[in-house]
Amino acid sequence: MSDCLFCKIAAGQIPSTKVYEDDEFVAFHDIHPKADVHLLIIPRAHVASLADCGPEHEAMLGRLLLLAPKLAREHGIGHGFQTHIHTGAAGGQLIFHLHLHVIGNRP
Ligand code: D5M
Repeated sequence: MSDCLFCKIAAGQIPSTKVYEDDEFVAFHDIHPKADVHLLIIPRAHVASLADCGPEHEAMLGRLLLLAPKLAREHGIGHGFQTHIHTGAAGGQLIFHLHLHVIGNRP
């Protein structure tokens, strides 16, 4: 989607502090961290929110979730972290490109 901030981050058109990328996902530091570690994991393909996902997104969502503990471990919060997905304006979503927050404090 041409006017989507996270699509532009995924494409490298807007700078971000990337910590992971593969063919399907990009992860980077949240610009307004709520803890020592606050990462966002996004699919490269534009999906506006969890409410816009269907059966065709099942495998992607599984892989997205499994990236959270991997990146948490790599950032020293593998012992405990929060994962958040805000869905819809009423759910606190600000950026309408699906993203998983991974949040935790280092010991
Ligand atoms: O919140 C969206 C999250 O995205 C919020 O925690 C700030 C973060 N954000 C916004 N712009 C950027 C850029 N440019 N880089 C990194 N992080 C960013 P949500 O309520 O989940 O939609």
